[in-house]
Amino acid sequence: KDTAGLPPTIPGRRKFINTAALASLAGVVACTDKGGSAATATPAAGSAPTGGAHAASNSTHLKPGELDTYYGLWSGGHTGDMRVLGLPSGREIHRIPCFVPDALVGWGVTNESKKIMGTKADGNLKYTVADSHHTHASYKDGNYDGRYAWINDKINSRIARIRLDYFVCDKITELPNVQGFHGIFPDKRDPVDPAINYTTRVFCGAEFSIPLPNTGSDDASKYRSMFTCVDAESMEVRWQVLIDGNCDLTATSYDGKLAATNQYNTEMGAKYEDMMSAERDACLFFNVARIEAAVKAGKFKTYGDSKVPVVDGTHEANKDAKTALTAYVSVPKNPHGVNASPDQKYFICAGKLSPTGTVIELAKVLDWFDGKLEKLDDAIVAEVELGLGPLHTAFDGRGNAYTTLFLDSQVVKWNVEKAIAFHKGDKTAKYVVDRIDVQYQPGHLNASQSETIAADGKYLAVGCKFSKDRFLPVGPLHPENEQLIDISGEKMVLLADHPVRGEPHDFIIFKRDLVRPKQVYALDDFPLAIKDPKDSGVVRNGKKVTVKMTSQAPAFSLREFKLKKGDEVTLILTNLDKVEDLTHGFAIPKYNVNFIVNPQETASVSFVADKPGVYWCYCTHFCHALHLEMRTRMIVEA
Ligand code: CUK
Ligand code: CUA
Ligand code: CA
Repeated sequence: KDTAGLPPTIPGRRKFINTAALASLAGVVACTDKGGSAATATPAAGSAPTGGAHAASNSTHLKPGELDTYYGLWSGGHTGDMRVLGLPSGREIHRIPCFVPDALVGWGVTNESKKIMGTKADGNLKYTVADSHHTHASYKDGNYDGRYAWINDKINSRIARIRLDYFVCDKITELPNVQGFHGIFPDKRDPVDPAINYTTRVFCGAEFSIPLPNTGSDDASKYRSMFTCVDAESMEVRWQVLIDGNCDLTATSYDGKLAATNQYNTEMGAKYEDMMSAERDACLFFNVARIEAAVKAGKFKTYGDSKVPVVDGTHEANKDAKTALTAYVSVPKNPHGVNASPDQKYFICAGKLSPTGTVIELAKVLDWFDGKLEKLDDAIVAEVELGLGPLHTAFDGRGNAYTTLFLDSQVVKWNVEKAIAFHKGDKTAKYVVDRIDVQYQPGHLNASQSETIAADGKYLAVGCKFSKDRFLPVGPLHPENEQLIDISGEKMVLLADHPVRGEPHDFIIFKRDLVRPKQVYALDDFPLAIKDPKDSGVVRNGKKVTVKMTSQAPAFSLREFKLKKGDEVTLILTNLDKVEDLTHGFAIPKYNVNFIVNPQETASVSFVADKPGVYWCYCTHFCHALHLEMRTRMIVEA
């Protein structure tokens, strides 16, 4: 029977869930209010006053039922997922599991998710830990196009792709030949074909150098790092570049011609003392078109089992600018972060161990590759003092940059053109516009639409590594503090503290109309879909048994199903409910099985029926007034 018509109990369930959510939010809202009024009690000059929730851009309080105006895609850190926040409220709306199993959706439990995550020969997951730092989304014409987002796993050098129509991870690729995959950035257009004005590549930097090949000998001269290009559609590795030094963060130019990574270990040291021995490190540029021409011409090597073409990007092989694949621009001591300004002209590296920000003009880097700039370091158009421990930089689209100062525990706002003028010799150019204390020790920051041509200069989120006294104490492990700052005026105004579970690092913030999420799956997208409840049943082929079932509130199509001890079972469940928000769960006690099926979704699990008995399989996702009654019996005969 079709359940397209809502059962009468559904509105009741909705009300129940809304009430529960509000009750749990009440405390958070109260805190936000207090923080907001405390911060705006002494409003800074040039900032809009906190008026009604509707009018003022710097109010974070949304009334019940009001929606946020921005999405934030946050890295999940150690939980290896992508977190979706609504801004300015700071509410966490969703988590998209990627690298690590997730008990809510059954990620790492269903066959479909295990296939994406990767399994060993015995069928178990290859990895169950992750360390995600960086999230970025696909571009078209210099702005986000709502197709994909990507996230890294530093521990096992994996890149995951998220489909932004369903907000699910659909592919994970493990990078060969590297360890410590850290920086990640999609390209913004093709360097050669003007018709390709959207993302087709994702660049990945590897932070650690390893012996190549890494087969057991510890020969220091063979330690190398690589820069990797992954195909945005197929998620296959296209090519790699062998480099001197290491990769940290990654940036791409708006014209598609250049990618870059900041390098803090040009010394190629194995100990931190060695890694900070040189006065200058580098921002390493990659000439994408030349690299791909070299690959096409067969000028590459491969390493070990990997078939990925690796071109030579070392100093030695790239001395001649006119044929060089890479260019090493020098940057003061152990820089961290490289960010592309929304005016499309500059990459900015933050100094970390140097109190400086370095501005590199991209047109001049291209001039060097064309043989028109003699000294590569002449592409540096500013190197100005910002404060202690500069890490990452965001932009407001009005010519200002915002850089986190880890040691000073501040965000500094500075004007890029004035910094360039100052560097040129105009010592009257006051490039620092404002400073604001943050609580405490910021790592990443990002502004709304910051790394797009549509940077709108409204909100700045700051990922504070330490929260100390900003939240109720919860034992030794503190949350991190994602602070929200209004950057619409001349002065920055702190709006709110939001606790997050460790350790997100990086995030992006974009306007809500740039994505158009779908609420219901398409049955045909699932090859195993059971489209008619009449097709339910147990299909036996010797020991191999397939259980086919559908769900429609408040019942599973099979009220019971019989198995024999030792059966190798694959259970397929299709949720035939078409109603938005009508998700069912399926748990099998003692068999360690629990997963959900969203509207019109199909998922499957495989297990050996090794424990005879009767097992109440039940729906784990509140779906109906008869949710508790929504069960089926799995009878395993001895
Ligand atoms: S890194 Cu964490 S604060 Cu991994 Cu982007 Cu700079
Ligand atoms: Cu179906 Cu709860
Ligand atoms: Ca160094």
